Amino acid sequence: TIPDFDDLPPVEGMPQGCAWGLFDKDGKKDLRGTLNFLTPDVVAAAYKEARDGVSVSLNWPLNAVKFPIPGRIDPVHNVMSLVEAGVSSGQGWDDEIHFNTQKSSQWDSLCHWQDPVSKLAYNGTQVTKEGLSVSTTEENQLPTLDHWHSGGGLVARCVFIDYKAWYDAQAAKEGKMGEGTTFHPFEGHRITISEIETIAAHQNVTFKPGDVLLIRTGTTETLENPKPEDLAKLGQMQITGVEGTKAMAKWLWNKRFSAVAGDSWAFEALPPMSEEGEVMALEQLVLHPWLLAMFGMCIGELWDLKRLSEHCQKTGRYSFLLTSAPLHIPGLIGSPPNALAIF
Ligand code: UVW
Repeated sequence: TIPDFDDLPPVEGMPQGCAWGLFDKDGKKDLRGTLNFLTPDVVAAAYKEARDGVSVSLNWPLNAVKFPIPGRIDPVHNVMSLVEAGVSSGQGWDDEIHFNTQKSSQWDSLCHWQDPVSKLAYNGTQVTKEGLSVSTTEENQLPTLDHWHSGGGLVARCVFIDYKAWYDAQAAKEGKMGEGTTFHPFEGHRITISEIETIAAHQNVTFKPGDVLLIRTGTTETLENPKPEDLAKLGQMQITGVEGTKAMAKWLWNKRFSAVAGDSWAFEALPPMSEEGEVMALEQLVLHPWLLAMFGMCIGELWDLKRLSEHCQKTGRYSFLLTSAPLHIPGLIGSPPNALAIF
């Protein structure tokens, strides 16, 4: 059985709640973190969610963000005629892509963000460029996304928390927002545990160990065709996400989520805040180190959830089978999720 946050065995030099060593087996360091919650029994139970014969893609186009993000290049997609390339005298095409894995829908691997004190990643690993520059997954000792493939990718039950739809419905009922206005994801809402639990109850869905938690704020749909005022708001860095607190980290661990994801910029609200409520620098993220480094729980960001929301509102079903297979590149830090919601 998996201990709760407060009962996790102490790890020398690390705060309570560090899950390093928990999934190590046969003297080998674990590289897959909370994907270990997805035992064959848990996955077999998740298959039962797929019964309506409908699937919804959760992947935003690679080039969906049309404005610059510092340090994150726009994707380059080169289409090549095989005839021009001198490969074929007949008809045929290839393409090449070059992109930053953090600019559209993505998984953050357990190497994306380290614990700020020890500077170590999940399971006490030291991330170095040399360590990541491997040519095979077998020689890769770092907890990156390519290790998902030996376990068959991610296949799990997923619970969808449609924060935007819930907020809009509440606001309309209470007359909180002007007519025609809806929830704006760049006005700094910090989603609380109590709100997540309230929305789950409102949507008539419960959490089970091994679930993926998926939260919609309306971010990707706002960024698809942003108005100047949306971009101005984005520039103010008041970005909705779940509250970045130790209490939230503890709740996410105690629910035994195998991963968390959403349509928001960083999953956690930005800017980060201290426990005392003081605004902190962007690099002082709170949930990134707790989830990625301490727990081994991957974070999905900028997933495209509008069609999913429409389907769930139409059917009243907020749980489904989720499949996701990252790119299979040795030492991969981030990846498009290639995620499908299957009903
Ligand atoms: C931020 O940009 C803050 O998060 P990430 O690096 O996970 O995209």
